[in-house]
Amino acid sequence: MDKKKLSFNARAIHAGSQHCPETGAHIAPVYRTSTFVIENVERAIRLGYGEEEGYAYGRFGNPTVDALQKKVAALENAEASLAAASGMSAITTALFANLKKGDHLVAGDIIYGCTYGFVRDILPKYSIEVTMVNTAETESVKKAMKSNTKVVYIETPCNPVLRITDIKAVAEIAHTRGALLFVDSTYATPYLQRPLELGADIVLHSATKYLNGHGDVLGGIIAGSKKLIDNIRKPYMEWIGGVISPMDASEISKGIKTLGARMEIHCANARKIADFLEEHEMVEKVLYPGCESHPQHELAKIQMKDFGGMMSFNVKGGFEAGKALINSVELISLATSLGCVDSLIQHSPSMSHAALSRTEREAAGIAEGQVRLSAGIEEAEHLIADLDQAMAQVKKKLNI
Ligand code: LCS
Repeated sequence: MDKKKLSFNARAIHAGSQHCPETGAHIAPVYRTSTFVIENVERAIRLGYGEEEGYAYGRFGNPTVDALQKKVAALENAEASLAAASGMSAITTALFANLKKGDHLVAGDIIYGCTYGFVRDILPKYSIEVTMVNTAETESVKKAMKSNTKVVYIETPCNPVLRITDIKAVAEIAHTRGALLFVDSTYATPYLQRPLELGADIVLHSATKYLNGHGDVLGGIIAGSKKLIDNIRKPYMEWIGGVISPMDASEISKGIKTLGARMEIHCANARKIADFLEEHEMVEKVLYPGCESHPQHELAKIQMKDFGGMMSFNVKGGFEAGKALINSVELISLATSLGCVDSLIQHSPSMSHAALSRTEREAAGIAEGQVRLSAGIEEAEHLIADLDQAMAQVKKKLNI
């Protein structure tokens, strides 16, 4: 049987997952070890000098971590992948490995707050030039390219306003100028979007989100060609050291087995909630790629299998109304992060995007009263009822 030809759920369950060959344990044990005993010094020398593949030390490789890497590579249609301690560890290590003093980075001007802070404040300290543009306008990306541009970095759909960037078009622009395209595909997951198939060179994930799905670990993923991944692993990941623990890798591998099933429900729930919000008298604007009102709805339809579980919306009454709504929900939890089985709500300006100045947030369309919802997999009617009762409380409180 050609396992590469298996469909998504079969790959999510089987790729990288092995029964234990020694004991027959259905689920392979987690290799909780920091180091590996080597038979003799001759082999230690071969491993040390890279003349032989094998495990020598936890920061250089671990079988449980390898299993996760194989699983994600199979889902992203990548030759290889590399797991990291968090999404930020994946992003920063991948960027440091591909940029050096004097290089130029073109990045989206609406991306996760900590990534925004990293490219705005940290990369320039290493004499790496950065231009941040609206990557949904491919002409702006073209104009931003310079002779020293080495990487174009996009997030699609982007956090928190769900803007969509045309991966294929931006990949072409990057490649024409000899640059690489990095895509943070956290919001979409490989179930809804596979950037490498559309021409991207590196795909990144905060595995903390949908891949794990249960809100109990942090993790990150970098996937791409073997050459690019090997270059990031050795020496950057090994020397910078932001590796994932085997326990966390095992949790993420377990979560991925149900990714397809969960995403179906996340997407169906988000669509129902977005429809409800669009019709609600207290809502000014809904940002969800599945809505026809979304400016890149048609592109999302082409680029993604479905529209995901994330949305942002502006409540009538601005900041006070947004705050009151978040304080009034009962089933939905006030928490940053996203992609968990349970629904989470947050105030984007002060939580996920606190690293941006007010001016930067205004330019990005992150309104002071904007609310972001990560639709979980509870029955949609409960989530809608919770939002409805919260809206009624806001209306009463603000006398709207
Ligand atoms: N990329 C995206 C699109 C994200 O949303 C996040 C985290 C990261 C990367 C970083 O991943 P981490 O290091 O947290 O695993 N997003 C968060 C958010 O919106 N609220 O809290 C974290």
